Amino acid sequence: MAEQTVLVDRRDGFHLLTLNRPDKLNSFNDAMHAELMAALVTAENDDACRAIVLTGAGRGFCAGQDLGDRVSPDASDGPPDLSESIETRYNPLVRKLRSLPFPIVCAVNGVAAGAGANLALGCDIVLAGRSAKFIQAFSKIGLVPDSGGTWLLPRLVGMPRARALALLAEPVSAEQAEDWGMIWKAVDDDVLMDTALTMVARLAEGPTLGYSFIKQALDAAETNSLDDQLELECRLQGEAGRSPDYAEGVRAFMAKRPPKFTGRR
Ligand code: T3D
Repeated sequence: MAEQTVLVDRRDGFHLLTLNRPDKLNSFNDAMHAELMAALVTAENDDACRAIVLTGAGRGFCAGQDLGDRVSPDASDGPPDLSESIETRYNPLVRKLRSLPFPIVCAVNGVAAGAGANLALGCDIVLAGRSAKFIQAFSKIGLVPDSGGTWLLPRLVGMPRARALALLAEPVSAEQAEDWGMIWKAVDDDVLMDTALTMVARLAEGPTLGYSFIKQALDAAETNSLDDQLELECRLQGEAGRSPDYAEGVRAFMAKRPPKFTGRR
């Protein structure tokens, strides 16, 4: 039987997803694309799932596209259609990650290169082990940063750094990534998973609907005018204010006890 390329561990309140092609530094083949998308859809449709943590098996997080699948044994095949690959696999994955109605934490356990780097950076909170590095490896093989890289990088680190990272394809260490504001935190390798699991367990007990509004508002802020954003905040706050979690949050505050959020609408 074929090896599972994405391991799914359903925990209390969240799913732990592990990219599982360690011999290839968890680079993407078609099976891993399909299994990761299926795992995200399953998590989204599971009422008991209120957060995800995404990581990689072995010493790497993800080395982007499996380049072995781009070498055709038959020269007469012509070049691969990369637009088709991006349109049918990478772009839907990025859109799914960004539109999840709950938080996704990425625990970058090792090298994140090419699309692997940009998928990690597209998650809501990015933690990285100190030995991890981020590489916009694309230009080394004549390609363009994809999976949202050209959109994300300038927003995360500013245009001068984005340009140099994309053109030079030099690795950025986890600590440098934290200093630049590219990720949330670099932590020691041996505490990475515990830190990520503690964080995601906390998020899974949070006000899930409110979190989804926060994600929506921050994403919209990338293109909205201040006026548009004020209107959006006004609408979302109205909806949040009608949620059971808001009522519970206020009750708990007044009673000086921790809130017990359900995440329900
Ligand atoms: O094609 C499309 O659909 C378009 C979309 C493209 C999206 C993309 O992601 S394009 C960018 C593709 N990725 C890369 O160019 C990165 C290639 N990998 C590397 O540059 C290096 O492996 C790393 C810098 C990531 C790590 O270097 P290092 O020295 O730590 O490890 P290594 O020895 O290079 O790799 C370990 C093994 O993983 C090795 O296999 P082996 O020799 O032990 O059998 C290596 O071949 C394999 N591996 C690493 N990355 C890939 C890979 N195999 C296939 N595809 C890979 N991307």
